[in-house]
Amino acid sequence: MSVQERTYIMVKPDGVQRGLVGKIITRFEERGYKLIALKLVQATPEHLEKHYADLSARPFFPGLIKYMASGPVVGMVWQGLDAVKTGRAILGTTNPLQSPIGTIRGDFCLATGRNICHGSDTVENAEKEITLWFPEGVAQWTSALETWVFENT
Ligand code: IDP
Ligand code: MG
Repeated sequence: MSVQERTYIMVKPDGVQRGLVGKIITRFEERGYKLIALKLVQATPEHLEKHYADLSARPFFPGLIKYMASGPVVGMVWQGLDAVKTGRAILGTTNPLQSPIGTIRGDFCLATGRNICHGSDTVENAEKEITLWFPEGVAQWTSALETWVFENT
């Protein structure tokens, strides 16, 4: 676990259409994570098949790709202590009905197939996803908040 840990978070097409981009960004900002990359893109099915390659044998895969390609997504990279695991906790569980109130999915959606956001599940997958979505690289900057969010910086 490191202060430099990075995770790939994405607002899915339903989250963009429903006007939830700002709220989702706010959850990560307010928790103390640092935004180091952000873009809105219309992803191609081929690109999404790479992103979800681990799920290609699942029956819902074709529907998942269609859903993810149905409109633009907002991809971002957040950096900070325990970003991958805590990022997943901020999103909530895959099935929004089981997601606690206070999580993004527990507050804003109801269906697994329309669960508005994505978050990397391991540090290794986060690095792969960051390379896939941001081949141009991410920003390096010092946040003025860092000395207030972390001790010994
Ligand atoms: P995660 O997004 O919580 O990591 P994964 O198991 O990696 O969940 O599945 C990726 C995405 O695929 C889910 O967020 C959801 O949108 C979709 N998905 C997963 N399981 C189902 C299902 O049973 N029916 C429809 N869509 C599903
Ligand atoms: Mg996943």
